[in-house]
Amino acid sequence: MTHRNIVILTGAGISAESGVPTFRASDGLWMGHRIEDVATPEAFHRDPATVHEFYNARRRQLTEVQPNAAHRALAELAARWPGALTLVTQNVDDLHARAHAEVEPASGFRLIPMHGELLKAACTRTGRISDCPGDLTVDSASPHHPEGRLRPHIVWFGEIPLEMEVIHDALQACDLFVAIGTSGAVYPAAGFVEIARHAGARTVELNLEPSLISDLFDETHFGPATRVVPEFVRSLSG
Ligand code: BV8
Repeated sequence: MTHRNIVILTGAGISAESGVPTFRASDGLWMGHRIEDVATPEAFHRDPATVHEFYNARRRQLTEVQPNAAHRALAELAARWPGALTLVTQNVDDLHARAHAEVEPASGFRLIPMHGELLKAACTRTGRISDCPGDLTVDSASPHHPEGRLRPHIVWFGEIPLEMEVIHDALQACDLFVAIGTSGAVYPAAGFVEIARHAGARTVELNLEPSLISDLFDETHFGPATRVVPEFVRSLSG
């Protein structure tokens, strides 16, 4: 079957081999924190300094990690894919962006960081976004409003993910949906495969092990992303 319009959804598993920790480590903690203590608006209201420090540590870690063969395989696909290729990532690291910066994407390519980006900040009064290469503190003043402060440009639990309409339209129009390195634990991303199925797309899961939603896919290929993603990309060109 030849494909035309592809939607790819990535999760923490695609960055794992770059050294970026996934969310669901065995101890249930995320870098020593409970998710509800660092990734909700309530947590930020209750203890902004702790939330800032949690994201400052993850932002600093970006300087120590590199895109891996899976990120680069998707960048090579994006450079030559003739149809629409929408890469929706749940990750807030910049590894996809860096991989695609190395290889000019074709005109049909879009990268959508649906849960925000570590290297951006949002004004607490206007919501406007600015680059954020360094640490944030409770005193970080917003460039967009005299009384505004800066918060991480991250979609926390209970907040609405970004570009949902664009994502929904791409899912309705796709004939191939590929989920890579995601546990299927978080909605609405975990529900994307069903939208694609209803639109008639072939659905493929690439993961190290079965996820919570593996049964919803037409096919699943198990293995580390740095092996199974380049293999799958090659199968597309075949
Ligand atoms: C929303 C940014 C409404 C943060 C993230 C009660 C109250 C409020 C909301 C809810 C509620 N109950 C349920 C909800 C909905 C909630 C939700 O789903 N909760 C879950 C816990 C039940 N969702 C939300 O709140 C979302 N918003 O619902 O708004 C709405 C929605 C639509 C329209 C209108 C209104 C917002 C969710 C976003 C939260 N923010 N990230 C930050 O990063 O700091 S979520 C975070 O966890 C990630 O971004 C990711 O999305 C998610 C899941 O993580 P994964 O990426 O899947 O990673 P995980 O560790 O889980 O799994 C790793 C996978 O990789 C595994 O499968 C593993 O096998 C695999 N792997 C590991 N190594 C490798 C590998 N694969 C290949 N190779 C390897 N080497």
